[in-house]
Amino acid sequence: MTLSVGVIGTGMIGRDHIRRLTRVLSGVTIAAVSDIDRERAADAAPEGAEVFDTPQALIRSDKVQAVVICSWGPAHEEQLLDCIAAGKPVFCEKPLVTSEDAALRVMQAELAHGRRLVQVGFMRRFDADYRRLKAVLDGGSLGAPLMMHSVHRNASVPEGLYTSDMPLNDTLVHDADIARWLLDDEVAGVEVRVPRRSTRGKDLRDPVLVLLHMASGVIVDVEISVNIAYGYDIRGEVSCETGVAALPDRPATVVSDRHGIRREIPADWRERFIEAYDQEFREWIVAAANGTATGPSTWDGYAATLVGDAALRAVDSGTREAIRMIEQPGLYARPAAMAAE
Ligand code: NAD
Ligand code: ISE
Repeated sequence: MTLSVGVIGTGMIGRDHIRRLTRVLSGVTIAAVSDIDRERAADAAPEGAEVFDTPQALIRSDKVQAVVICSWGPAHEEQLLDCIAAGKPVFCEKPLVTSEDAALRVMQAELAHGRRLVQVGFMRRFDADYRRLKAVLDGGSLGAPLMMHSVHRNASVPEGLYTSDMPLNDTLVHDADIARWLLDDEVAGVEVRVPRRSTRGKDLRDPVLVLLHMASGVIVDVEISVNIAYGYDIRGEVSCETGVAALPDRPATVVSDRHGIRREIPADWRERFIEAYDQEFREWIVAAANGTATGPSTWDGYAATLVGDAALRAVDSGTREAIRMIEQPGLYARPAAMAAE
């Protein structure tokens, strides 16, 4: 069976996902696209796909069995609620939503539906390097994790669209999610330190240093730099009782030429996580074809949203801000051994 998909939001990542859904992956076809900028949607539409004037019309269409949301974060809540009301599986790019209340509304709707429908675009969980790192930690040979160091550097971000709060409530969500997943833990508190600003970031609060206090006592330090010019550089290392496990340098290919010996840094997230995005969609397609969702859930999106909110409070207060989560609904409980869930 071929899964018939509608894509909402045909900007940078929407186009990249359309490319992988049409040219890389099998078992899927794009039947519909929509964007508030109709021309952009028409331009991105693959052959045979209908361009819809509104996301709501796309979601309701009989041509669409499952939906991929790649619009801006503030638009996600309404589109997610419409997908859930229509009972259609939905892949939603991060952030799930942009406030705790919105996350709870999406969760309530999915709980009322009674089956998981939402997968959130936390693609690092599908990255082979992160999966190997998790396997080492879960294997227990290094003892208990004590500290984690996470580095999240972007060469640049879109001027005007990317605002000063976004290092904390848009970019940090990836580090928060991967820490929760790798360590099988929840974030209990957040501190933020703001060092000297990069002059490249104009009005942005960039860089920032974040401390995630996990419920177990593990501390995760996160460097977020969003205008660092030299490339997209993602690093991760976990210090445990009897050893350390780290992501490898990416890519591992070493180039030697008349300038010396070097490893080339990926330009952006599309290049660094290309296989991870492919894999997250492979797994999504299988689940969506069965009318459900797998992988990062509404619960995970809610947890990451709380971290972003707490980080923004921590900038203002200058102290550790606590996170209080509701009790986890059974729908989101997962067997500890499951790889990406
Ligand atoms: P973008 O600005 O390039 O594209 C967003 C598109 O959504 C635009 O074409 C815009 O017109 C459209 N849009 C906005 N509101 C809409 C609405 N209400 N209905 C329909 N269309 C609407 O942004 P982007 O970089 O493609 O990011 C899109 C989403 O993907 C964001 O949530 C972002 O955080 C996320 N993202 C995730 C990753 C990742 O690594 N997982 C990487 C990049 C972006
Ligand atoms: C972007 O939206 C992403 O999700 C990228 O993975 C992240 O590195 C970047 O900072 C965000 O703007």
